[in-house]
Amino acid sequence: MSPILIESIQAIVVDLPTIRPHKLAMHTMQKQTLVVIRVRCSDGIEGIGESTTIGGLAYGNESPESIKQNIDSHLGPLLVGQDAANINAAMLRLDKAAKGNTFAKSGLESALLDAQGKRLELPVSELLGGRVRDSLEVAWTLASGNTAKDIEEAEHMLDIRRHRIFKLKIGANEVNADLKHVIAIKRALGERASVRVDVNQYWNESQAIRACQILGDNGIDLIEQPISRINRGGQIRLNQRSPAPIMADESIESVEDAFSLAADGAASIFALKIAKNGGPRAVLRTGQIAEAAGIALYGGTMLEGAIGTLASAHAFVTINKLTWATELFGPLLLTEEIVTEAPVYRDFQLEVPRTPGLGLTLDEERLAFFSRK
Ligand code: MUC
Ligand code: MG
Repeated sequence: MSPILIESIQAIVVDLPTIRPHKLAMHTMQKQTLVVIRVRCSDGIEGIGESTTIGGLAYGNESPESIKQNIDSHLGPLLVGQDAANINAAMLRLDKAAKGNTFAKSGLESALLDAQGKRLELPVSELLGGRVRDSLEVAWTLASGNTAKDIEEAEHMLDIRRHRIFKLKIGANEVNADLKHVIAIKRALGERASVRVDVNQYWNESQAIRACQILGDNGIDLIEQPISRINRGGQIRLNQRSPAPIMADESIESVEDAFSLAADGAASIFALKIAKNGGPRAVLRTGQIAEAAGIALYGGTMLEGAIGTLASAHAFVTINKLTWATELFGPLLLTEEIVTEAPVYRDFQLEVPRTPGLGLTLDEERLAFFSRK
C-alpha cells in the first residue's frame, strides 16, 4: 500500500475580538490573534491545528507573524511529500531541522493528529493512548483590571455554574495594590471558589518572599510564575518557603526545561501548555516527567481558540491526575467562532468530543471573514 502523503500546508492569521480587554502584567489584549493551520493529505483528508500566543511577542519568542512565516518558509516545505500517517517521523524531521519553534510545531502536530484521527475515525485522545475522563474542569481568569468588576464577573460565573476556580492576573501594579485586590476578591468569594494568582514573572525575589507569604496566609491556593524564569535559584528558594504552592509556567519552554525544573525542585506544580512543548504528544512527555517527580499538574492555555483548546483538551483527558484542573477557557474570551460548532462548557467543565480527530469543522465563511488580508 502506498503511503498517504502530506500535499499542502497553510498557516492563516486570524484576528478575533475579545469580550473585554484582558489585562496581563506584560500586555493588555484588545483582541486575540490565532494562527490556524490546515494540512491537506493525498487521501482527501484535511487536519486542522492552531499555533497561538498572547500579545505578539509579549509572552514568548514566537509571534503570530513569525509562526506563519516559519511554517510557510521552513517547516511546511519539510513536511510536504512526507507520510501523513507517521506523526513520529514527521515531528522528528521538524525537530532535526528546526531548534525551538514549539508554537509552530504544536499547531502542525495537532493538525497531523486531527487528520489521522479523522482517517482512523478515532478521537485524538484515543490516538494519544486513550482518555481517562470525558470532561475537564475549567478555571476562569479575572483580568478586567478592576476589583469590583472582577468580583461581579466571578459571581456571575458561579451563578451560571461555568467556573468556580478563578485566576487573577497581577504583577503590573505596585505589589501592595495587587495584594489588596487579590485579598478583596478572595474575601468576597470565600470558600465558594478557589482563588489563584499569576504574576507572569513580574516580581523579583525580594518582593515575592513577602507577597507569597501574605497570599498564602489569605487563602490563595496557588501562585503562578512569581519571578523570572531566568532566576532558577530564586525559584528554588521560593518553592521551599512559600506557604502557597508555586506553579511553573514561563519557566517551561520545552520538555527539557520541565526535566531540569523537576531535578532542581523549582516548582511543585507544572502548567502544561501544548504550544510551549511542541504539541499534544510533547506536552504529555512533560506530564510524565512531572508525575515521576511528584510534581502536580495543571492544564494551561495560551488563550487559544476552539482548535488549540480542544487539541490541549484531548491530551489532558489522557492524564491520570490533573490535581489543579485546567484553564481551557480561551474560546469563551472570544466573541466570534471560526468553527461550525463551538466547544461545549457545562457544569464547570469543558466536554471533550468523542467524534473523530479534534471533533471540529472549520466554518469557511467566518474563517475567510476574520483572516488577516
Ligand atoms: C498565562 O500566563 O498563563 C492563561 C490564562 C490567562 O488569562 O492568560 C494566560 C497566560
Ligand atoms: Mg501563566
